[in-house]
Amino acid sequence: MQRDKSREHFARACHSIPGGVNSPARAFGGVGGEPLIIDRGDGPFLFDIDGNRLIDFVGSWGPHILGHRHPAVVAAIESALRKGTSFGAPTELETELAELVIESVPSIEKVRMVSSGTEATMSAIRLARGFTGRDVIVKFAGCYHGHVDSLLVKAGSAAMTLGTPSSPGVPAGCTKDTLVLEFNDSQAVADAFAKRGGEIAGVIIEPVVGNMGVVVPEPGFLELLREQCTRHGALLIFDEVMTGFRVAFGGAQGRFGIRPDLTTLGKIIGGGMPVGAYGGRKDVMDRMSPVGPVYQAGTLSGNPLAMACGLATLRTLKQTNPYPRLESETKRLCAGLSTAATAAGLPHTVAQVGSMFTLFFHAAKIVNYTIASRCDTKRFARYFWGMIESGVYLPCSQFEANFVSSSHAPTEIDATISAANDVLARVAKDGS
Ligand code: KE4
Repeated sequence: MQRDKSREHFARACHSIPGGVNSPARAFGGVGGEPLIIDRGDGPFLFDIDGNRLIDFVGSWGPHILGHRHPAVVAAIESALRKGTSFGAPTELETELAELVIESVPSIEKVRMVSSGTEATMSAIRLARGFTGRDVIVKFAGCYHGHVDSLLVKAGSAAMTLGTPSSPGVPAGCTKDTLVLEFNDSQAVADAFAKRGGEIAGVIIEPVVGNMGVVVPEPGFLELLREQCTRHGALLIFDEVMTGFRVAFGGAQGRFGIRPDLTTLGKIIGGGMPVGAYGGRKDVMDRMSPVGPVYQAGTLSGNPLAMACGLATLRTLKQTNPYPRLESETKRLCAGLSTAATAAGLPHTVAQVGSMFTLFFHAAKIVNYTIASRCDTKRFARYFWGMIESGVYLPCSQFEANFVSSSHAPTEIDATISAANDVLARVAKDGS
């Protein structure tokens, strides 16, 4: 595969942008080598500046459930653009998207638009603390909720240890009230509430984790969180930035039938434009300024172009209901990948919910961060580059979710399985 133009441009980008990227996740740090510089997307494909066409399973890290440049989405943005780009004043589009989110996500009675998932989770945590008058937030190792200071925290040595910052620049004071537990550890949750239930403002969780790779909640785990939060007056916050409108039109909460008190959204609700949102119980949301005292603001929150893009995306999902086919084609792809890995004699597991999945290079089922961290990341890196050379673009980390879109035809799924058969056989032969 010819990659000269990407290499040349990436070297140039590194002179003006830290690491040549505007988000570290794109830097290929987990797989080595240099990122491809992308020129355009179309349906299930990305085209890089060297003219290579790749089948895309990143989908901009989740937003493109309809594939790139869906006609209805492009038309909606073009139409909104003819009126201008931003007004810093309310528009009809913001209300229409809010109403569609409220109609679609069971627990959301009111919702506020922001410009990223990070803003959404940061605001939801502030709101939980403001509503309860408490400070402690519980999160789970391996769950990522954006670069919020109080959530950039690594688990203490024991599950009950309060967090210490996982990034320079985050003062200890920002994380001293963050309790980090192991995902799927019901006993740790019960112990934490038994010991500190009166101090816990909220529990934030990815109801299906995407940021360890895909990790699913064990039966009863989410129900326990709901019961403990209700009993102790803490707020349950589902971070559905990734799972919202992904694993079902109503998100993971719709799929699992659990009602959190607050939900954060992003990615798909912007359709590829910068949108995040947080919403939930009316009595909680009405504590937000200007109705209540908890402050949050944003110059481009509810930006009309972004609202038009998100509205067209959600309306198309509602009208076409691609979810049954997304589920069956993703299951078919996962079965093909697993068959290929088995034929190559490679220890692996596959996790899949809806149209998000991960092939883990580890024999045991991944149920938490401790086990996820034992994956063979060197083997993953060789798989990643073998698939790139075969024209398949995967997330550049073992610890990410892959995404199938409604634009992936059976041809693309078949081609990906075929490529995986060859690549995984070579990965096994290369040893390590
Ligand atoms: P953003 O601030 O990146 O829009 O959203 C943060 C966020 C919050 N919650 C969940 C569950 C998320 O997955 C994310 C962001 N996801 C990563 C990829 N796993 C975005 C990629 C990147 O950081 O460039």
